[in-house]
Amino acid sequence: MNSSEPVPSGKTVYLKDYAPPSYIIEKTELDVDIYKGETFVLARLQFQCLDERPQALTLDGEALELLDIAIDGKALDSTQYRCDHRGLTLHNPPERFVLTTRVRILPEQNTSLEGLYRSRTIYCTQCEAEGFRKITYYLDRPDVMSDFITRVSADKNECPILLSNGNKIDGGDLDGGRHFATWHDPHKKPCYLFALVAGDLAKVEDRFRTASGREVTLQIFVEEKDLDKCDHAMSSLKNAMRWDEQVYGREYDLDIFMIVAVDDFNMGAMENKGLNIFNTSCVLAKPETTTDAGFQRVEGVVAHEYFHNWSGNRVTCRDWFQLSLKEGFTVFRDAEFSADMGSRTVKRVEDVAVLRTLQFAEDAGPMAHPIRPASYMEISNFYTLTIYEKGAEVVRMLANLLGPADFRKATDLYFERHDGQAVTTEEFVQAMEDASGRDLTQFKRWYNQAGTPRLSVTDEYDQEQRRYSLTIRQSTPATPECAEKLAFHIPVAMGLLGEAGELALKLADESLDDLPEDNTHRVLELTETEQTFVFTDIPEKPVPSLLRGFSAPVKLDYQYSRADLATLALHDSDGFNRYEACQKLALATIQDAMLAYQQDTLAEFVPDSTLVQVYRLLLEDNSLDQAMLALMLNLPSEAYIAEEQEVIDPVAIHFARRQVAAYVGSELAELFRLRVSAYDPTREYRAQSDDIALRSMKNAALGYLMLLPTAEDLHLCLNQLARANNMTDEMAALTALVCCEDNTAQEQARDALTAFYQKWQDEPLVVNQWLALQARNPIPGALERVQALLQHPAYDGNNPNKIRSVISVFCNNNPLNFHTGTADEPDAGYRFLAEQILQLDSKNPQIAARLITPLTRWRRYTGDRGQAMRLQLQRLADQPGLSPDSYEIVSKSLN
Ligand code: B3K
Ligand code: ZN
Repeated sequence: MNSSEPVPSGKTVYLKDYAPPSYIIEKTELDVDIYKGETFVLARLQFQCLDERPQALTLDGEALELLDIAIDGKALDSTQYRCDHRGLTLHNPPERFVLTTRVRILPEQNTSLEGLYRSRTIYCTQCEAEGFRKITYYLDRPDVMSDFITRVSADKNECPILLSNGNKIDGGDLDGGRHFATWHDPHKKPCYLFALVAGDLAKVEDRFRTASGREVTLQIFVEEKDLDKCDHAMSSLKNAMRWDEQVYGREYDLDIFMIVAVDDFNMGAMENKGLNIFNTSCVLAKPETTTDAGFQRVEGVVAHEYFHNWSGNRVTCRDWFQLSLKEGFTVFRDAEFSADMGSRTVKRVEDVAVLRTLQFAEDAGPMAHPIRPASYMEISNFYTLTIYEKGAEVVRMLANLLGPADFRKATDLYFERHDGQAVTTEEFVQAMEDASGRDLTQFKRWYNQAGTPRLSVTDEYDQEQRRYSLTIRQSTPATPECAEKLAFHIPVAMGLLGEAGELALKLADESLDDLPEDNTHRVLELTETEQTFVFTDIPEKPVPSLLRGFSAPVKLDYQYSRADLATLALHDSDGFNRYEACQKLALATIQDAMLAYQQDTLAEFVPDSTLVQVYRLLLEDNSLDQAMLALMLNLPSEAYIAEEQEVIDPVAIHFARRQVAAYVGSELAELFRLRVSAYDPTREYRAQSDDIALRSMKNAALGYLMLLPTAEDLHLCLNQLARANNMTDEMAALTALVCCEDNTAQEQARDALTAFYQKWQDEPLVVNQWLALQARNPIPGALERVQALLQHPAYDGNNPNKIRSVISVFCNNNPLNFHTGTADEPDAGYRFLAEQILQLDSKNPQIAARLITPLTRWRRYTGDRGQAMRLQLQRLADQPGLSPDSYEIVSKSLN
């Protein structure tokens, strides 16, 4: 009865086919007995038919070996059920019954990292979305919620720690050196939130007193060697618990909250009820090994998973089409938390940068889908930037349209109305409507239309009438699911800048009595394809500050002059738009350089001076937050520049951007040098926003200096590398050195890379950073270097973090080398990627499918490149037995 044959490719699931389950599972009792090489799972499931009894009941099950099966204690004979590689069908089940099954599974051989598997010495689970079916036969769908009792047993020496969801209710020794623990989760839950951990783990423990006075035990389980890296996650957890009480009125609901860190994990972390499982990269942090970005990521992910306890666990999804119900909302919640913990504008700028490079590209590509998709082949492919980041933007727009008081009323209503239920995005929006009285009918189009709307804005100033009008047109390009888009409801936050500052605003149809207190700011609500907004009593022709705070996930076109952009960069009261003006100015400058590159005149190209003038004034303004300053001085990434081009020329982008960067670096060298030399690399490290800000600006300055370094600059860099007491500064110096084209620097870089590895070889998370730096280093020859890294003892082709650090980073973050290959074979980068995908596809299809992304963009590249990329996609498509995960992405990309 072995049932592990591959699943056939290409079956599409549609939202319109959703039907409620015919049975529920009231109670789930599991005995999981772990032995070396094999595990036995005994499941006792209490089924209850919901309405009309169907002829047959099919349970999901994959890679299970069925050993025993009984209904109400009576063994079934082979005419009463059927078992195949997709599941188990019971013919004629009774209305109410207990099904007992016993299966054998092989966690040690489970390389998909889904279901029960072994990561180094730890047995752990990952069930979302459809991994529970690899543990036992079940109704593996989120609208079946059950009471779980889990008894785990294992060898006491190998696995002294045995964990599952909820509270521990029993435990003790067994014969043969084994022991057991029994856990009961008092909250009904879908099986995707099930978790189990067994291994030799050390723990850090703390306590939290909830607002209503209950004591909660907090535990973080890690390998003994990592005990010194848990403090930051623990304090982030406590901050998140307090924040959710204060901002959303949500308390934790069990006596214990556990986090377990494992090395082999397909994503960042998982919100299993009471027992979160984390990728070590998202929980471990200490100054010597973790960069500031790493500290912030730990804080954000710990909070994200914790917040799921309400937005996801207490109120869960009816089906997987509703994924953004929990993910979009929870990303919005964690972003607001991080904004409150650090700098709000910095957090916003960072998130928007991700959204409009990566999510916009997704929305313009073959995998584009609405935040509530209408169909999918493999749900694992839909844990996307669209579901997460665009989903969060949609919740952000709702929060802004409702205002803080009504939004809080709405979330209270949502949590109270649907506590313990599995619901849809419709119900989320309904709560928003009911609490605020607003009609959100048109707004709901954000849930079922994909694509990034483009706003074209024109304006007119009538000096005589003192009237200023803004005309905004919206259009959304066709996406695979829909060619003709209906108009979106788009909030456009804005203000107007005059010579002396922000102008008072009055729209023609506003009465003087209802002008808001802050009269320099408005949110225009665009609901038509084209709308004109007229402002009266405007004394001069203003510069419009549009889409403040990035108030909607759209692209915005307005013909700003460089002088307008300089005005906004220096004087806008909206921090985000100051940053945005810098980006636009830099983009225009880089686009000039790209033109020069294409005309073969890049060497003589001198950039327009506005950019450097603005940067200089910003650097001299001591009132600016240093982290904001660093972001404003950061040229748009190559990915963002690419996203702004109709046809992408990665070579022109790289060299043009580099030329502008080198120009900025040399023009402002004195100011940059001052920043770097004034910094004491031995000052005490704190992972707090003002310190992070200082480091980010100083390291941005070092990066600029090291583009064309003087001997003094090189010395500053080496000094920082040698004396840094934290990974942020150490990695920044190493990066600047390694990516520097100067010959002396290159020699130093080789030694520095070797020394760095020797120093950190026992810290896998630092080694990952070391690998990633080499993979993204743009200096020619990267593909050969990457191929050598795959042979390095530090590389492990089964570990997702290592795969990401080398292969993903090379293919996504080193566009110059990925797209130019080697001297003899310009398509070598594409072939390399296809080979890596093929090697990985049968082992870990989820990770393999994710690697395909850069190839899916083939239509955006010029003739030869695009065709060479397409060829590799075709090669994947022709591979017999390709996983459903990869098949979906490849087939949709070729269509
Ligand atoms: N909910 C999980 C993601 C699960 C991905 C499964 N392929 C982590 C998170 O978003 O919090
Ligand atoms: Zn999540």
